[in-house]
Amino acid sequence: MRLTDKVAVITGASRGIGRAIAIRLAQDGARVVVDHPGENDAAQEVIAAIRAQGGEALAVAADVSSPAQVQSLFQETEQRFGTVDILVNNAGICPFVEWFDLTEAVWDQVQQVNLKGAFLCSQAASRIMRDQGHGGRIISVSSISALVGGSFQTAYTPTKAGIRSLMQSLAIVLGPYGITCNSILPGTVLTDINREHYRDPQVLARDTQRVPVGRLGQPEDIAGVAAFLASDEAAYINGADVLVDGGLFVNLQ
Ligand code: NAD
Ligand code: RM4
Repeated sequence: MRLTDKVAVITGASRGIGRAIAIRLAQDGARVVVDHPGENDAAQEVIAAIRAQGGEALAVAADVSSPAQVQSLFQETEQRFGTVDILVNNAGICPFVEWFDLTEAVWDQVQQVNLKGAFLCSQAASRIMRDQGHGGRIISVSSISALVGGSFQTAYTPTKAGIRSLMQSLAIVLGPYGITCNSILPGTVLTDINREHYRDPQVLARDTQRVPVGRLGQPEDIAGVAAFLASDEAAYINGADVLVDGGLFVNLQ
């Protein structure tokens, strides 16, 4: 119960990695806000899972790329729980598109959700954390894609590099307030974001074989790391990356 009395906002928490992080932080004692972009049924399922294990949670529909909706997300959080101690920037999209077919509209949408969303939420949360005066944690789900390219992810990988860079700059700005800012860089985790891509068994087998531990990641592999970074034990980790990829990145030779 290392997060008792903490209030955590997790963006894009209705499914996948965000869902697992919300459930895990609640298990560790945090009161959790499950942000989602209008996926009420999925969000309510996460709330029910948290309540079933004795936790406290609130679902809020807010598109992270909308300044007005992000403002309401943090207003509702403050109204219900009084403060924000932990923000997890997790919401993200990754349309797999051929470079020569990539449209400006898709490019813009990916930047808006992934990178602008992290900006808007980090600024709103850090204002509250600064004013409350007892520090905080901002954890962003970047990616191994911040470090390496992806031929069908040309709109996406720059956003993941951008999120990592945002955390590095904010670590400097917010460190003096006791607010630490770090990135988690997952490798490949099978979720809705890449389910269609991995319908091809050959692609799935190839990418699984490239991971030294012999399997793709699971949302819970990422959730445990988020819980650690959110805890007091991680107080001196600031501006860092935690690569959680089963060894995929170092497997070049
Ligand atoms: P997912 O598709 O299962 O979940 C994404 C979540 O984000 C969903 O709950 C979705 O509703 C939400 N979301 C999408 N647009 C939103 C918006 N505008 N506002 C608020 N919420 C929004 O995918 P996932 O794999 O769980 O992805 C979560 C994060 O992890 C993403 O940032 C992704 O880039 C990152 N990531 C995933 C992998 C992977 O292999 N799955 C690897 C590295 C990083
Ligand atoms: C991640 C990484 C994964 C991919 C997802 C969609 O950042 O690139 O390999 O499956 O995005």
